[in-house]
Amino acid sequence: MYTLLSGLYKYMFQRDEYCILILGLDNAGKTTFLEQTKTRFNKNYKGMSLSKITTTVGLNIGTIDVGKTRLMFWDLGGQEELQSLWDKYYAESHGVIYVIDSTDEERLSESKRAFEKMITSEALEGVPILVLANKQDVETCLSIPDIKTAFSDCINKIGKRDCLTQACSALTGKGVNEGIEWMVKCVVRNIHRPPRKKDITLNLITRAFTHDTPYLRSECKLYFLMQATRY
Ligand SMILES: Nc1nc2c(ncn2[C@@H]2O[C@H](COP(=O)(O)OP(=O)(O)O)[C@@H](O)[C@H]2O)c(=O)[nH]1
Ligand SMILES: [Mg+2]
Repeated sequence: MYTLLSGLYKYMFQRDEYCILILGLDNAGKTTFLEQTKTRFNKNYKGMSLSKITTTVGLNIGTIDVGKTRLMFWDLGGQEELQSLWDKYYAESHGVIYVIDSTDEERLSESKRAFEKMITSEALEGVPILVLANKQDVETCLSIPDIKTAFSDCINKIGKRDCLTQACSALTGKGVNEGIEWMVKCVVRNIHRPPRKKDITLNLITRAFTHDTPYLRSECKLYFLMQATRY
């Protein structure tokens, strides 16, 4: 009874929650992007100094709220030996932010290979992908057309999904808001991967109809009543 009521409470007051993976080679700027995003979207967040960020071992997690939507980020390590762990997170994710270091021409083809492997994974089918051409504050960096050309043979592998290439500087924050707002729009409209909160609802309804107990039925009615009065 308590579980059911607390589930109901959560449904009413929790935001729709989506998991977003931040992927890309090591040194691309993933952790800096996550810190910049948290600083911009969480009013009281006092982040670490961006220049003090060091190599990620394991993963960093961060959460932001954008209106009624909650994004939970998983910033995974990008070193070659850690890339094999990426696909363990695919099934749970609603979106991917793929970060490219626009100043590192030498490793661009390595980044393209990792990207290609990622987008061809079945577990990520239909998941929106935001490609961030990061470090655009550096004068000598590669431009968006340069990067698109280098990644051009991935285009036909993108399939039916939302995909955007966005110029960005995780350090200065340029392009960060635009990227996040685009991602929010895409995950919300992607009916194939409902938010986490919907699972609670589904559980609730399933349980209410599979258990023939009077109080479950009345809670279910209460739930629909609450839904009806929400709008
Ligand atoms: N100039 C510049 N440097 C950046 C930017 N983003 C990250 N960096 C630097 O790139 C290095 C690697 O950043 P980090 O966030 O640790 O990369 P990660 O390994 O992908 O998590 C650090 O020295 C950052 O300060 C950016 O937008 N512009
Ligand atoms: Mg990192």
